[in-house]
Amino acid sequence: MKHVVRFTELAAVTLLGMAVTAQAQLLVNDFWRDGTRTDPGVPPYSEFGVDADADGDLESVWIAANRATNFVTAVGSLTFIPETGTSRAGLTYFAPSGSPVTLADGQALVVTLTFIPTGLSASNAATTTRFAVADYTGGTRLTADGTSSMMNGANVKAYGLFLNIANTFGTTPLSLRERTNLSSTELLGTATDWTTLSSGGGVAGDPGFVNGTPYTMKFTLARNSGQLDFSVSVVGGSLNISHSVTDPTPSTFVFDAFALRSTTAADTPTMQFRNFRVEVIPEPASIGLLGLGGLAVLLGRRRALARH
Ligand SMILES: [Ca+2]
Ligand SMILES: [Ca+2]
Ligand SMILES: [Ca+2]
Repeated sequence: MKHVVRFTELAAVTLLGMAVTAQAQLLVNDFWRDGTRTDPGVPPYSEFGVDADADGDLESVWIAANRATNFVTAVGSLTFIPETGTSRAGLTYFAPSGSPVTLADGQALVVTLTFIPTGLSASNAATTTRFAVADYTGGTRLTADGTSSMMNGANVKAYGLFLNIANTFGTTPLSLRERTNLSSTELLGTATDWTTLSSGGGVAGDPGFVNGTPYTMKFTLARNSGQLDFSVSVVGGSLNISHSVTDPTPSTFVFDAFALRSTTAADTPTMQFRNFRVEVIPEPASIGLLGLGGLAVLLGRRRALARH
């Protein structure tokens, strides 16, 4: 009987492991090995988990909102080059039209951008370096460079990071926001279109970013029943900041795009992207619960078997 118990435990633990693994989906993981930002074309916008051209990267198309010269590719990188005194923006669709990521309860979308900044200002108090994880299913997608400097914001739902980025922070660096003026055509350019959910990660005067250092910026959007847990972390060099908030009234659990915008190069460095990654995982808390649940089932079975 003891052997039966052990076999059952082993089988259950193995199945549990497979279930967790099976739920994690890697959709995009681009290192720009081919030196392009245009694969796999428009449509389908994203390879979405299948390396269709077998170049080693799971790619998504990046579109420059203003000019192609602001998003320059080389083998191994995509560089965002802001301009002084004028805004620059762009985005990528990490899911094909018609098949966005729809979070089930307990699932999290994790969007990770690894970048190297150059040309950082010594300090500024701007939060005009902005990022959004967005839902374009109610809006209109961009299809080519230079077609909409405002990135067709109308009816696009989104969660955003308004980032202060400098050698020394001039204000609280991480401002987590929800896009609430959905009729605005300007996706990221108008601060009043966005409601601040919570800000953190430090205070003015804290040491910030360093030129030439790689940073990993991670956005996690996790569905927790009817709520959305939104967190952002930035880690690299001696910087390790993060902030989280729970939105009890989420505008969406659907996401298909990642966008960024700079108001001026005076406040936004050149950012050389080295990796862009999008995955859907079981929410970290739910992995623990699943593990505990599995353990309880095992212990219950063991006791039941011991009584026989
Ligand atoms: Ca490519
Ligand atoms: Ca390719
Ligand atoms: Ca590929």
